[in-house]
Amino acid sequence: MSLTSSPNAAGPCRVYVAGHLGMVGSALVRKLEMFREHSIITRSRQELDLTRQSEVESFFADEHIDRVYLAAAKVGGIKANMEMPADFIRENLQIQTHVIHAAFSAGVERLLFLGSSCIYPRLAQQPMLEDALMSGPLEPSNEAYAVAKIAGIKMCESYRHQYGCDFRSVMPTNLYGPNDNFDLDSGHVLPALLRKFYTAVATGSETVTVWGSGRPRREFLHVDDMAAASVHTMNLTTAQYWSVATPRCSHINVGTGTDVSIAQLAGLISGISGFSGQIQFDPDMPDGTPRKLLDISRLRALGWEAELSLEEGLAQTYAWMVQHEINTWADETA
Ligand code: GFB
Repeated sequence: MSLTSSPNAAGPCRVYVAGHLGMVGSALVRKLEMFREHSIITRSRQELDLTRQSEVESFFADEHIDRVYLAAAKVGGIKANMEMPADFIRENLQIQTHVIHAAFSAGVERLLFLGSSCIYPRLAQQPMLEDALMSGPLEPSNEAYAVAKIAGIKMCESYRHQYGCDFRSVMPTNLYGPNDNFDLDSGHVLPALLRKFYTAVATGSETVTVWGSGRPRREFLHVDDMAAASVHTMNLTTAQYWSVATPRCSHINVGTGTDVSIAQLAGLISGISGFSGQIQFDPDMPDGTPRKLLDISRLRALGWEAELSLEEGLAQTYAWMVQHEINTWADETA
């Protein structure tokens, strides 16, 4: 799909990827580099602290940005969310509030806010439609993070309603892929299990411990598919995007349409790693939401579907981890 022309009439479309060093932001940059007509703008946290409003305002005032992918966020797995709710709600509210308002003030043409499927009620009907938002209580383990993400969606809708901004939102399911966080405490289940099974094989361990009951179900989307879906959504015309989104329910789910139990995920990763020992479940660790499967008909109607199967994505990410990550865990596998 081609881009509409840049308001910066003389030059290429100036696209700011906020959070370009993270898993999602780096995938977005890889994807956007395929478009010659883009000029991609990035800043590290040292260069631009998005939690500081004045720095963000100066940056937008100086850079003449046309489009923003707002992929900067504080993210983490179930344990990190339960232990640091204050950090999750504060940092995310600050980052998104500063970027969205500065984008409006600087006249940015389009913005895409990236959220999370944890915005939906804990017991939402499955698969979850966009309009399930705020129809029931949230999952307590990530309520603070979810409230921040809901605020981001509502900010985009409010700036559209009051000022006519073309600020859009996509809600991905659980993501994984290159540049994921493989830390066992703060990361999500998929990278944690890739690391646990790798380490078990490398050290000859007989068991791998999986948190919780193994019964919760999750939908996993490769981050390259997420990047493709984000670019697709950004490149829809204003009429196309707002034909499915309404001013009061404007976000679009991004997923694969299928889910697996955590026990099934562990089985798949066990197979990839060549592990032949026993998988144990730790009932003292939390399960979180029983099921998170997105209804993806809105995005499908707009012409996008995921390409990578979970099996392919897991094998690719396992290989990436072996190539890029394991040297930092030398003590575990020695
Ligand atoms: O990926 P995860 O941490 O987050 O955990 P959520 C998913 C499920 O995997 C839970 C189980 O039932 C965990 O108990 N699990 C099993 C493990 N073994 C492990 C392990 O070694 N590490 C981890 N981390 N989990 C997060 C939210 O929820 O999802 C965030 O907390 C965000 O806010 C993110 O929305 C997408 O899927 O439960």
